[in-house]
Amino acid sequence: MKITLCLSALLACWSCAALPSASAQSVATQSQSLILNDQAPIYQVKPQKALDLSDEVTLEAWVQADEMTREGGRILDKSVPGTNDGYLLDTFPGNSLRFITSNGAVSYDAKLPADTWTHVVAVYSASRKIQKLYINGREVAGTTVGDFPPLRVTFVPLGLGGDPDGKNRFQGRVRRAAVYGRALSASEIARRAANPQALPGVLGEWALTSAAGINIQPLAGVLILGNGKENVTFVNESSAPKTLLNLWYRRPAQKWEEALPIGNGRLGAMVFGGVAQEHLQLNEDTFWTGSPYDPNNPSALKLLPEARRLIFEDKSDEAYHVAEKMLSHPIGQMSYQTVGDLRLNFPEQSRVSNYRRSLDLDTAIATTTYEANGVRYTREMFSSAVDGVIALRLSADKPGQVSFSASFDSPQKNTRRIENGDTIASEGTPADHSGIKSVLRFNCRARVLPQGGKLVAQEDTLSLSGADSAVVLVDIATNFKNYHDTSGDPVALTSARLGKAAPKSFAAMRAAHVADYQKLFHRVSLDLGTSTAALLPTDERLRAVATSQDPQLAALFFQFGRYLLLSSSRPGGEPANLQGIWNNSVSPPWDSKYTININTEMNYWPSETTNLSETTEPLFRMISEIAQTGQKTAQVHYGARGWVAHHNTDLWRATGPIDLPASGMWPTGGAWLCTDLWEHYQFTGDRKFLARAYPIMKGASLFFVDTLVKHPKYGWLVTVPSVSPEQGGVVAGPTMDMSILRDLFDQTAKASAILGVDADFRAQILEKRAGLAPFQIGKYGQLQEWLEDKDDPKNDHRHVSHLYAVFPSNQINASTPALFAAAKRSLLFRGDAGTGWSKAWKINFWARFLDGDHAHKMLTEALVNNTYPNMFDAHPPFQIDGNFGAASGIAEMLLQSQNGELNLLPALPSAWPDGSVRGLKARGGFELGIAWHGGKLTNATIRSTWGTSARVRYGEKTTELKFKVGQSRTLDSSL
Ligand code: FUC
Repeated sequence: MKITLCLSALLACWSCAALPSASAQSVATQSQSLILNDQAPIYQVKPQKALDLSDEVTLEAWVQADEMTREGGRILDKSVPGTNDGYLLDTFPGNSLRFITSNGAVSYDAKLPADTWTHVVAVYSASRKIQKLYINGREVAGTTVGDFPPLRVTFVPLGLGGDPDGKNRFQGRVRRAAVYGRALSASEIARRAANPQALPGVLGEWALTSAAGINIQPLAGVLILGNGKENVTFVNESSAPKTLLNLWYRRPAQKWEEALPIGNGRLGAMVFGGVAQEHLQLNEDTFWTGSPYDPNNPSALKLLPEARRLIFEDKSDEAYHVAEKMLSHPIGQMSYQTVGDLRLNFPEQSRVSNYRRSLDLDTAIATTTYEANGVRYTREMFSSAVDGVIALRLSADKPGQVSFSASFDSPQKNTRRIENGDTIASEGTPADHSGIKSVLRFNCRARVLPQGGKLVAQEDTLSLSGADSAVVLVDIATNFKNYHDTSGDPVALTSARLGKAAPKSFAAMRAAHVADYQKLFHRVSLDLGTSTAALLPTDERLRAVATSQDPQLAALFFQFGRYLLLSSSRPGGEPANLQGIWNNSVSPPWDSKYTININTEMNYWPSETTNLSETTEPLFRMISEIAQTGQKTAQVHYGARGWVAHHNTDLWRATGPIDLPASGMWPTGGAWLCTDLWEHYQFTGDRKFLARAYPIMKGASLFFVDTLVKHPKYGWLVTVPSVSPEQGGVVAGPTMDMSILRDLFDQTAKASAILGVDADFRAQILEKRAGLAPFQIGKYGQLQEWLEDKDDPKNDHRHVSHLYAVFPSNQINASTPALFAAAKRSLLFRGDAGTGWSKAWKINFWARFLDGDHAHKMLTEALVNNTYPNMFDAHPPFQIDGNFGAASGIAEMLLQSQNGELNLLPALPSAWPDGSVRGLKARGGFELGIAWHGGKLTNATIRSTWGTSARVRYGEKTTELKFKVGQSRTLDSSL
């Protein structure tokens, strides 16, 4: 069957489609693209099974076609030349777009615009009977009728810019291309067109640059799929590491989501552990696009009364349009960036035995080890918070066996050179972003320190041969000093740190790193029992957990969350962003920034309960900074005092409303973050901290003193315009806002009383608090998400904002039984599905509803459906919040302290009958150890650091205990 569809009717639309203009974007991307023409090398991906797709395939590319005087050429082609076997996307005839498969052809009979970047996508699904073409996120041609047989698979290379014979060459440029083993949905394609966020099911994705900094090197004219499938036979499978707190694997990482993260808060790497190549994808936490900028929109204020009026008149569509004009300029924020990739290429090995790569959470060291030709090779690496550098040691158990060539590449515009014969140095800058100039430069240095052997420098590569061992030290710095100062000297910073570290022995650096890390990590231990599953490699355990009992995997996941927090958030650095500090992209999902309508808050949920209080310092510094920048937003957008932050912020501490009114027009992001300041005080009792935090809380409160409006219909004080995060349009007084403000006013008032200041202001905010819209129970017995009773019991939206009052707050609990029941009903309506972070939130909710089995079900679902092989949380794509949310949820299952009492094992699931935990923290300055057997408490040890009294609860039993400072008391199950 042959289908040819010429949708010339759509032609007219194309010219008005939202193509990027000959704009800044085009100019910026010229250097980050590959020129394709008859003279270009032949770019091919070797034939491999993964690409022999018969049921579903998606081809995607960003291309800029030349004004073609001839018939056109292939963009991506994996078909047998001269036949229709396979799949191919091309511009034939006459610059039109065409997608041919063994099912037939679909074409879009219009000219690809010359000299304009265009996103093109072809989708085939035999099972779903579709064959479609998309341009710039819009479907332009397709068919859904016919037989849709499985594609005839072809073991030929995949050609980029030409066919597998190297002919039919495309004329123009390509900057990114991808192949997926599934059919992307229309909304995924639209999203990719706007912002290429990683999607699941990608088999290969190539960011292509012609000059320096190619992401995937054209090796002898051949593009390697993904990170390079290795031509190695693995024999004698390795056994598990000796200790349980390891993530470990029997094969190198093929994808980024299989690589293992190391980090010291500031400097991160993803370690692939290949045999032919060690690949460290590198990050530094201040390397972002942009420069200090003012996003505030001076026309917002005059539109505010109209937006309010329309909302109060229930004209939500009109209000939405007005709100669109109140957004910031630019409408997005800046983006966290990858620095680049350090690659160590090793001599070819065709057969290796006993291969294992692992990440030991007990030492924060990643290790790769294997044997080849009678030699055992070992690589150990860590990112040291003590020395401020990444250290990697390569060794062999026979002398003279360590050889490699080291090189650095980056998708950023960069320069590279060799310094002193032993250091690869690179400087790079990201592209400008949304019209904001990028001024940050990285300096990345990798110094090779061999023991024996010969080190030779050639252009920008260092080659070491015949060494006994070698240490590679890596450091990165930027000129970022703080959100308004970019006068730093990255070269001086890396010189100083590397200069200090280089003379040290690897053993000494390792010991200092382990000691520093363990001082924090060892504060909490968790034993949930083990099973034979614990001996399997981590990826296999994750695949098996749906059907097997593997309680130790939950303990590993808990400790991995703590590991990630320690590795991505240390005093002096930046807070953990959407990906912690690990990002391999120049355009990461949601810019890998700080989304403060749930994600950033969730990142820090385990910080106090799991005894890592120090990790909050970067967050609190960020809050104090947005309390500065947010003053201008308060003035310009609302004519108000105090400060405000909406649903996102970035390195430059932008606080205005961004993206869309449905998400951005939400003024309570800063207020929510303030509740973390109060929580810190609850756990630490640090009065000096409270004195520093109070002005920030006061400023946040002041903003709402000025902007709360009396609802004309209900008479309650409400935020307006606002949203219930990310759904329901612009409204007044969503339940989440009211709950956050009850906390903010309450906590600010308490802080002012403790500090003995601002009695009048305290009275004022308590009065405002009393006037806020109350919780309401709706017609389904649910807790209403909005002022009106309009919840849809079938709404399974990932945000469960109205239940903020259950967790992380505590306004609704067993002592408010009607609301508690209504909130539970709302959670049941939302269901158990959700993105990674949404499931993680639900673990915490169910723990607060004291339902351990349901909490455990959510945890299992998160592990089964929302966890990558490297245990990173899958939204999807990767977002680290789900890791932190799950660690918090596990802690909440074992201990809760939000009700003025220490509740022991409040939500212990039946899947964890025996176990113990040591070192969890509780509000009021307590540290607890708890042990249980047969699902029942055996004993608990409670240590007080403040010397106060505590009510302790186990089920229905309670007891009051008095403590002296530093005193420990042990209780049995009778309390
Ligand atoms: C919020 C969520 C999305 C995502 C993004 C980073 O906007 O609704 O699911 O997590 O943040």
